[in-house]
Amino acid sequence: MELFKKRLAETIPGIRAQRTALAKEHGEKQLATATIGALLGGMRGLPALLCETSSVSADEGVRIRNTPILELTNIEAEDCFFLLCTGSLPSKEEAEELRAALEAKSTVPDYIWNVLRAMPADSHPMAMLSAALNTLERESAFRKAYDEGAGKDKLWEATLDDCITLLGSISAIAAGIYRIRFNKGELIAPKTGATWSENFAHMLGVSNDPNWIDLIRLYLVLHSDHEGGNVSAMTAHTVSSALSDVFYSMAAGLNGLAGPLHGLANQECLGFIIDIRNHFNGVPTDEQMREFTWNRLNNGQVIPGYGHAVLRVTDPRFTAFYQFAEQHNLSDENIDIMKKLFNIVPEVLKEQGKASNPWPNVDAASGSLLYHYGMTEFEFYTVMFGVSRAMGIGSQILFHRMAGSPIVRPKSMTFAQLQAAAAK
Ligand code: CMX
Repeated sequence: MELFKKRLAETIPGIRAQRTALAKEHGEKQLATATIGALLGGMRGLPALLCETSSVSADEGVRIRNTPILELTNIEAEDCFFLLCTGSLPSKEEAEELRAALEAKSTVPDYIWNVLRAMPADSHPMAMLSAALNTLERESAFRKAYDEGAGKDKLWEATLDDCITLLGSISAIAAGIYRIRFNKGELIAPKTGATWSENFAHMLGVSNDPNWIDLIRLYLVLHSDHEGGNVSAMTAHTVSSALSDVFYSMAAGLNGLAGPLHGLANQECLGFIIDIRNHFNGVPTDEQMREFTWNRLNNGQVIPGYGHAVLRVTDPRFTAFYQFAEQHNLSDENIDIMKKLFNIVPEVLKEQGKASNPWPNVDAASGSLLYHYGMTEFEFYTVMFGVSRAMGIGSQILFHRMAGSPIVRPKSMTFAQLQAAAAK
């Protein structure tokens, strides 16, 4: 990883200088007021984290290193990781070095398969992914470097090594989980000379359709990062700030992704689409769809795939998947229901008036596309999300090691302290 490390090393003095200068010259400047409402409301909107890899605005969605995600829909997934880490796309040589490094790590140690096979047959695939990453921790170069006394400012190199081990392995582990958990037969060995996403598609063994392989690439790019404040990124950052290595931190972050209000929503979304299909024995009319979604809201349930904590427009990642379906003329009952929901749900949510954002997020479309090509086990979908998000989380952890960020330690307050503060 010489070229990659060289590129990162060139950026470190600038990153550290910016951090030091901001802290020294403007450390006392106020960014926002920490209200009791923000404390009670999941810290929504409270600026409290540094994230350089991507940013999310309410009116545009995610930019990776300041490039709108819709301008990155043709890049390779590993190039996206390089972009997240360095701020620019790799040269041909840098891209090949990274591709080969990931390939070299795609043969997973046998002890991982033993652990996964020993887990109960009905384990959730996300629990399997988390267990596998925690188990893979023994390969950590970071822990070794730390134990051997590497200084804090040198730990980023071992962090990058861990990211490569983890990313190279996570696609093979995820594919293995798919095959073990859903009785798909023997594991499929990685192949040589393929891109990271092609290899992932190959090891999954779902389809050889070139459009499916391209969908996997697109899927990995679109889900790669979503700034630093979402549950999985923030959790991983907190854990890694204690100098826990990438494996511990990633497993912690992905445990957050497994929650239904975060990454598990894509599983729930497809479940919702299939419920609609079964209920109406096909695609409902607009009127039936309106009534169905209203009933769900009146039951106190959310509409999966709609709304967002930050976005206030249609998620551009939804748009990218929608465009993929249009470009490839994909049509089946699930895809038709996904499209119909897009026509009906925003209206219904606006009418109800509770959701701050009535528009679809990424999860509203992704599952129906995976299902279309034959990945029908939707309990697996959050693992797909996790493989991709490992790029963003890994690059964020790396950034903080490069920047020399300190341990995370905000202040908690009791009800009594809040009441006293309120009385002042
Ligand atoms: N359907 C019904 N009600 C919704 C809704 C939806 N899709 N989205 C928000 N609301 C409701 C909330 O439940 C909340 O109701 P209460 O006041 O009764 O608690 C109210 O509208 C206000 O919520 P909000 O400020 O709009 O949204 P939050 O920032 O609190 O939550 C999110 C954001 C994503 C959890 C929420 O929109 C939701 O539950 N959506 C459905 C699940 C989903 O698609 N999650 C995937 C998110 C993408 C990701 O993070 O990966």
